[in-house]
Amino acid sequence: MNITQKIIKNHLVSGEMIPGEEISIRIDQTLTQDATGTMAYLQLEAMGIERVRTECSVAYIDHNTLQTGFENADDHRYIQSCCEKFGLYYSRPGNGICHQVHLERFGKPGKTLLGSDSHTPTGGGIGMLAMGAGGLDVAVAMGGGAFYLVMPKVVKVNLTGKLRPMVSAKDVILKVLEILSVKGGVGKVIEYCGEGVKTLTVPERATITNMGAELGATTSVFPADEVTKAFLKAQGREEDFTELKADEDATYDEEININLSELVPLAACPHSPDNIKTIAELAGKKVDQVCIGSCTNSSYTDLMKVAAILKGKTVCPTVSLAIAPGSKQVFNMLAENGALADIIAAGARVLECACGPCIGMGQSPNSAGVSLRTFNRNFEGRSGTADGQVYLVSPETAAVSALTGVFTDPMTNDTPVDVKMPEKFTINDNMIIPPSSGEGVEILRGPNIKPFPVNVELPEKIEASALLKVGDNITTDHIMPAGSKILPYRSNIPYLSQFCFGVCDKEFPERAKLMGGGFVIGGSNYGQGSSREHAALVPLYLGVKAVIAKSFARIHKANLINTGILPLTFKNEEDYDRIGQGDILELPNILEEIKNGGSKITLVNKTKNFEVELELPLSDRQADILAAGGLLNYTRKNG
Ligand code: MIC
Ligand code: SF4
Repeated sequence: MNITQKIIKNHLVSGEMIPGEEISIRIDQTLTQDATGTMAYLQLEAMGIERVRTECSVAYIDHNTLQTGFENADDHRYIQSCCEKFGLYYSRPGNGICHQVHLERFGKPGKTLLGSDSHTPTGGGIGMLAMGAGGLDVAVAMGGGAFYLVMPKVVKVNLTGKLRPMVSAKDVILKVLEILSVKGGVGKVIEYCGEGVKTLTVPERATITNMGAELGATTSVFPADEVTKAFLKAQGREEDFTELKADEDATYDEEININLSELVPLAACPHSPDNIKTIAELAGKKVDQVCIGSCTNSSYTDLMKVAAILKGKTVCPTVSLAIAPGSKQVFNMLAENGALADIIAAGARVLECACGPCIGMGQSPNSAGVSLRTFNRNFEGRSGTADGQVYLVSPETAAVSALTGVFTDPMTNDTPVDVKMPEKFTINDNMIIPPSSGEGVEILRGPNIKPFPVNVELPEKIEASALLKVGDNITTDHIMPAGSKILPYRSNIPYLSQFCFGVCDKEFPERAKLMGGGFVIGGSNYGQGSSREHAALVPLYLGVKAVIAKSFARIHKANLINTGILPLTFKNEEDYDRIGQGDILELPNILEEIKNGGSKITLVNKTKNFEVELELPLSDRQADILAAGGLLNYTRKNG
């Protein structure tokens, strides 16, 4: 067996381990962050769960940390009180980004981790089966319920050789993105193996598994070996180590070979993480802003490399350089060893350890500004500047270019930097509040928390108009944008609804309300990107009944099913061209067709007078969820 199959087998609750079949697995650990967490805890409350039943559940505050009004602080307080009541660890604001802290302080090889954030696969860097999901799925897992997923195919990425100085783990995952594209990982786990693995540190492995999210993959995983053991030992957690490796005769569904020695520094160009060019090709192009941090590249070693590059130099006068360390541990160690002084002296704008600019919480670039970021997503508008041009690069490329003011290949830097992993990290968990008994705890709710919409049972037929037609690779940032102005309202669906599809069509919310809801027509890989279930809950609030697309991204499809919105696909992709925005469409037998497993669904275009065939292959359980009007109704009905 390969590593993926081993972990799944150890956790299997139901189903057969045949790729494409629905299975369910036991979840050992969960994590939430504040932007999805409020909804997850509201749903936990709605399900009547009294205490979490996992081995370890942690709530992090890292996204909504720019407090320009009472909303975010109220939400933090709400989540903290839920942690006390339900028995979770609470990682206070200022303690760092969920994925970085979880890797440092909680993750364990061989365990399963479900997080209400799409970059949860970061945990794959130490051999966890770590997956992103919507808040409702995470709430179910916190209550001890199994997590349902499609048994993935497993892709072997065989690494040989060794990265050359100034070539980075980021360049490895950008290479994989170039090979597989943003939809190449759908339905698959990316498993890394080969001689090259042992040359990569845990933070480097975590950079690679983190950004595997951009492949659309279920998750990515590395073996747990001596390198993992040394990392856990340096974190004072040697006892959490278990060795994990694929059997000699393990089989895989696909195979990719990458020679690390041949890689060069790369960039993902606007506006997609798979739009790859070499830095050498971009060399000389002017840069306006550089941002270093995010759950992809904010580890101790990443920032030590950055500090070494900046040491004794000054940031180019026309560049703004912002740096956000990934965790308090990282921040503290940089302060202790003087690297922070080098960063400050060079003129960097040091931010708190949080997601920050990655999710548009400040530091939006200037108009049409070119921003080099060590992050994982460069979707249009995500930076907060509609015409911002975001390039995703390694910390080495970012730091070197911040000094020159133009794209600069770090391999041309006079002195390559080499940073060793510390033998001991500074351990101080004083910003993590452990679970308490929960007795007599009052949940503290601010006025920003509004009830969330719950669907009704699926009717026998649906007739409505095509409210919006969009193209391929629509992200959840298109459907439900984030950023500092909107994120504070993550627990207020009515308010959020004004911004739904704002990037594509500002009139959408008004039109949806006026028409009393309807359909959204999408291209392929609809809903890629984040795990935010707001991209399903807000359309539900606006009356969206079904999304009809060429194909869907995994987490968003699950979120649509959970809210009772039908994620339908065209049997024949060309039919996409035959439906226009505004057409009146009918699903004449939808309830019966869903109950029959969704393999054949009829759609009538009443405006243009033709019929097309759609499909939504469902397990019995999924069919029941959709018929009940979503997972919450289904759970209430079935216990
Ligand atoms: C993101 O990177 O888009 C986020 C913000 O972390 C999201 C979660 C969210 O929308 O709150 C994610 O990746 O799941
Ligand atoms: Fe935070 Fe950005 Fe990572 Fe999402 S991708 S968890 S916003 S740092």
